[in-house]
Amino acid sequence: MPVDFSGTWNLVSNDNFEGYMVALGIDFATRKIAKMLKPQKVIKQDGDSFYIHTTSTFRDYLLEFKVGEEFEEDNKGLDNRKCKSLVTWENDKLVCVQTGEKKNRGWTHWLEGDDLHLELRCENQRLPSGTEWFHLLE
Ligand code: VL7
Repeated sequence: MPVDFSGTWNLVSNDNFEGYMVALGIDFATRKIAKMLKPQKVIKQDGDSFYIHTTSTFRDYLLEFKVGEEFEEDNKGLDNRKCKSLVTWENDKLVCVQTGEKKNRGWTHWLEGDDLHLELRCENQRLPSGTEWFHLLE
């Protein structure tokens, strides 16, 4: 039985989100707002098919993909840079590589008990221990 990331998740910590946003070239005013947000993620997983909807009071972002199939990502409302993204399994971790203008760009999701972790990477920046999201029991 593979891992299941499905559920509703609320952000609890975002260490070094600032550093990640600087690496992405997000302007000061936007960073100030974005840092204060407590986004929610709704993840629907059907085997290797994923729907990840990140919502906040400021911007929303929807990502749908199938593990192992490269796709075009537009990062609309984020940094708006297009890239080619590929998500793969590394054991029970979901690893995304976003190939484009920015080096070393990507993210990794994994579960620890009832917590969802997210590491965001761009250039020389990453969120070291992984941003944590609490599972909302339904
Ligand atoms: C995407 C934000 C900073 C612009 C707004 C911040 C709005 C709410 O990559 C992400 O999720 C993956 C893994 O679950 C799936 O898409 C999170 C948030 C990164 C980058 C850019 C700041 C403006 C945050 C959408």
